[in-house]
Amino acid sequence: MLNYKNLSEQDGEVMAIVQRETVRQVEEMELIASENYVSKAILEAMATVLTNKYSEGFPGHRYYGGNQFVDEVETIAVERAKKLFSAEHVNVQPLSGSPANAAVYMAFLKPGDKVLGLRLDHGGHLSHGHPVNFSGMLYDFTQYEVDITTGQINMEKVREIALREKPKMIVAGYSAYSREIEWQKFKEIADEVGAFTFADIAHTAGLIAAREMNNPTPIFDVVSTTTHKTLRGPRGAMIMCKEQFAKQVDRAVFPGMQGGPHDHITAAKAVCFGEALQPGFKIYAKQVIANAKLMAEEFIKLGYKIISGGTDNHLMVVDMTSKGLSGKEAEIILDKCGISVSRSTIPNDPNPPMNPSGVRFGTPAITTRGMKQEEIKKIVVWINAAIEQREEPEMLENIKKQVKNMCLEFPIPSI
Ligand code: DSN
Repeated sequence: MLNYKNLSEQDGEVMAIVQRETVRQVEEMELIASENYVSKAILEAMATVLTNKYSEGFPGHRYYGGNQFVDEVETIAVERAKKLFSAEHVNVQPLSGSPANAAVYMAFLKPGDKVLGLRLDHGGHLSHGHPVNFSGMLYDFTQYEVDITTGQINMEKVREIALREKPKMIVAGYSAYSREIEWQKFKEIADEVGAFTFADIAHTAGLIAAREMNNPTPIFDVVSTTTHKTLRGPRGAMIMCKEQFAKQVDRAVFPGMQGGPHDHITAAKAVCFGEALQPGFKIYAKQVIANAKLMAEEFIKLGYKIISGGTDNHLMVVDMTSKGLSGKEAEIILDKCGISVSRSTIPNDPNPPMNPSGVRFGTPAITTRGMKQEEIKKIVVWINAAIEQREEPEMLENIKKQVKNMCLEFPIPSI
């Protein structure tokens, strides 16, 4: 862990909170599909003096002086990202996922243009056209759905909607969808109707970088991703596109959406991409998927309903109503056991988003700790015991102890 001597001495109040969060992370189990643990090197890169710099513009073309070293670090980040995803052009400046997606829409669309995106409660993201989000307010989204019986995207249905709506853009890539995506089919449909193709791979970027899942970057016009989920980097995002769209994407990020990039985060992104280019990252990604597949199988054996019947990636959405409780209730019960999960809607959820029917489980963080098949089996047994014996505080306390013991056996690499 970093040496927080100065923070401790100057601001004990903030330091105490950081300490409590550190203990929570060390002793508790992270099954939130979008979370992970960065390496010590990434943590250190984020805490560098690069945070002191303003560097609006791009390497070689800045609106501030003194950017020779920031130029170097941004160029390294871009070159590594290109290699990692076989991308023609990369912009590493987006501050996070939603700003990256806003920049993509700004680069390719005019307000009011027609777009297709997956419904939020079917696994999509807020920024894929939900009415309460800027995307749904500024653009004319039509939402496609997963097939309610298979829980999977039916490409014939997507084609039907695309032929009917004639969108200017089709968005694929999701937040709570556990199956491989048919990128090539999306591209064919988009070509048929003259639409741009936009992949949001925030969730699966690490698995794609490791080539454990199919890579849309060589196929699609534009791809966005956050850098802090399966990619295991700092909190942030990036956009990749074909060379022909490079200028319009860069202009949409700056000056369109953002001012100065966060150069300390750019440095951490460069370190993250460097790590993901190492052979060890492929082993990690393989294990993330193997762990998730086993977790889904173990849940199914115990009578849980998994949306789409399993997983090809790092996550699964479990319909908790199959066990007589809501996703929120399950989240609260598991919290009592030191297990963090996020409640999730299920397709056509009869319950509201604040109290939906499902829970989304993910394996990126526990795999970073080194947990494998043996641990996954125990974890599912604990989760099931907690759900089934939720009225027994002693049982929940007992599970919490076992969770803590396992977590201490598998330390977080950066702490
Ligand atoms: N909030 C992220 C997630 O949990 O999937 C998506 O932005």
